Amino acid sequence: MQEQTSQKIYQQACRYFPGGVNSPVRAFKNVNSQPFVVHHGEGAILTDVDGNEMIDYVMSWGPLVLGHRHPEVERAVIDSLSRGWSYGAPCEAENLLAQKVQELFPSMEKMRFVSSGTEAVMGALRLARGASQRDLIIKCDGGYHGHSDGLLVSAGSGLATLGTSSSAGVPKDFAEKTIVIPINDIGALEQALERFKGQVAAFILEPVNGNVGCIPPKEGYLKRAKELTQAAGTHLIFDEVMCGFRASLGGAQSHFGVKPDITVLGKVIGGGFPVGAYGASSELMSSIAPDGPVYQAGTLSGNPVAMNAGLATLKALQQSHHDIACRRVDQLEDGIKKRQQKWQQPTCFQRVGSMFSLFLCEGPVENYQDACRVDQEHFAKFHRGMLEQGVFLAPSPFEAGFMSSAHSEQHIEKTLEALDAVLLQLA
Ligand code: KE4
Repeated sequence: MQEQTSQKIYQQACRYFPGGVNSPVRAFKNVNSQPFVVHHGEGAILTDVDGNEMIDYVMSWGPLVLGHRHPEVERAVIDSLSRGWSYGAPCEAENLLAQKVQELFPSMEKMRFVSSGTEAVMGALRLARGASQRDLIIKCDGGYHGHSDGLLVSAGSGLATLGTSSSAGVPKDFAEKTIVIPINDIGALEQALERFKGQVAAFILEPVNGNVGCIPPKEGYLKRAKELTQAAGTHLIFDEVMCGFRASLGGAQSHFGVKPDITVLGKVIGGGFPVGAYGASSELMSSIAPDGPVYQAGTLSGNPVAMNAGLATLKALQQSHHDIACRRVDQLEDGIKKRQQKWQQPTCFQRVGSMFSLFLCEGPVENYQDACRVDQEHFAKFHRGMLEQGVFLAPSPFEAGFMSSAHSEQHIEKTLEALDAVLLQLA
């Protein structure tokens, strides 16, 4: 990979932004490397400023489920721009996207659009706390729900204990409002609800984990979590920012048949434009201002261009693009399963719908501790090798891969050949 122009532009970026980036993971620190600088994206391919082309499995961290510059999304955006691009007043595009979202997520009888997944999670938590008059939140170790203070918390010592801040700047007593339990451990949830009886406003989880690599829920886990939280008067929040529209068109709640009290969406819902959403029953959402006492607001919430981009994306997904993306993961999975033996090293492939992970460790990977078995240096060499083969994977072992309907069978074949070349060399 030539890196003249990328390097120069990235060095300039380091003068403007911490780590030269506007979101930490993009700095490639987890793979001890420097990022390339993008010139343009087209379909499944990203091209950097030095002309290097790569098959993109990051897809803007999930939103681009149709690939870069899908013509139907581009057309919808350009058409929307011709009527202006921000009003600060209601417009029909908001209704049309809400109608489509509700068709796929019927548990969202009412919703509120915001501009990021983090904002949507903040709204969901404030709703749960406002409606329950309770303060504590339960989250899973390794679950990522955006960067709001109360969720930048890691597990305290011992099971089901009050959290400790995982970021500077988060006051201790904010962190202590959050209890952290292991993923897929229903006993720990039961213990936490018992220990903090009557104090827990919500249990928030990624029903399909994507922020520790792709980790599906254990058989029966979501159903039991629903039963336990319901009995405890605790709201069940599914953070489907990543798995929404990917685990299935209706997200994990449709795929696994378990309905949460509150749903959080992001990424795909905006088709690459800034959109987040949270929603619940009409009754619960009546707590949200201006109908109720729970305040939440946003200048660019429901932005018309973003609404139209999201609507065009969801319509295309419904037509055939979700199935196409899932079929490409099938092809990748089959190809990997056929090759794992000859790679002579532990690898484990896990997927739900159009999101996936190839863990460089023994499987199954059922929680954050399991995912930590991946050797960081080994993964860094793997990531660099794949990039040299023209395949862009997430620059961290704790992220998921995202397929799009723009990935062709040939792209998958090339990816499998790249895996052979890199993993045989690393064996
Ligand atoms: P945003 O605020 O980044 O739009 O969404 C936060 C968020 C909430 N919930 C889940 C399950 C998420 O995965 C995310 C964001 N995901 C990360 C990738 N692990 C975004 C990439 C980044 O931080 O740059």
